[in-house]
Amino acid sequence: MKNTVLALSLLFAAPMAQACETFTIGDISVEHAWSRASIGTDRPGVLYLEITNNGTTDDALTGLTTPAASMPMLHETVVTDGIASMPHAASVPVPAGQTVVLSPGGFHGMLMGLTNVLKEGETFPITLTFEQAGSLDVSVDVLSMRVEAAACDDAK
Ligand SMILES: [Cu+2]
Repeated sequence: MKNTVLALSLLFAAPMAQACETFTIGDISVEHAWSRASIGTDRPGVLYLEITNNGTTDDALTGLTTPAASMPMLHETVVTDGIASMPHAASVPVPAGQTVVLSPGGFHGMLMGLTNVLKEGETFPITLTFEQAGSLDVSVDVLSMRVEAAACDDAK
C-alpha cells in the first residue's frame, strides 16, 4: 500500500516537459511548438505554436515545410453565422513587439498529406519561413490527442 502511494505521487509529481524549447532567428522567437497524435494519415495533422517578434519591424509567417507532411499549409479558423470554416491563410502577421499564438480555434498549421502517423512523445522538424527574419527550423512535440494547449511550465 505504501509503495503504491509513493508510485502514484511520483507519477503526478513528474513534470511533463511539453513543447518547452525556444527557437530563435533574428528578432523572431518561437516556442510551444506542438502537434497532436494522429490515428492514421488520412486526416491532416495540426501545428500550434507561439511566435514573438522582439524587434521593431513587423514580420509575418509566410510558409511551412516539413518532412512530416507533403502539403503543410497555414489556416485560419473563421466562424460565420455560427459555422466554422478554415480558409487558407497566405500569411500570419507577426507585428513588432507582439506575440502571436497559433492555437485551436485561431490561426494554425494544417499538415495535409501526413507522411507518417504522428505518435505521442515523438518530435518532428518543421521549417518556418518569415518575410523578414528568414527561415527557422523548429522541433515540434507530438502531444496526446486530448491536449488543447502546450503544458509547459513557464516559471523559469
Ligand atoms: Cu485547418
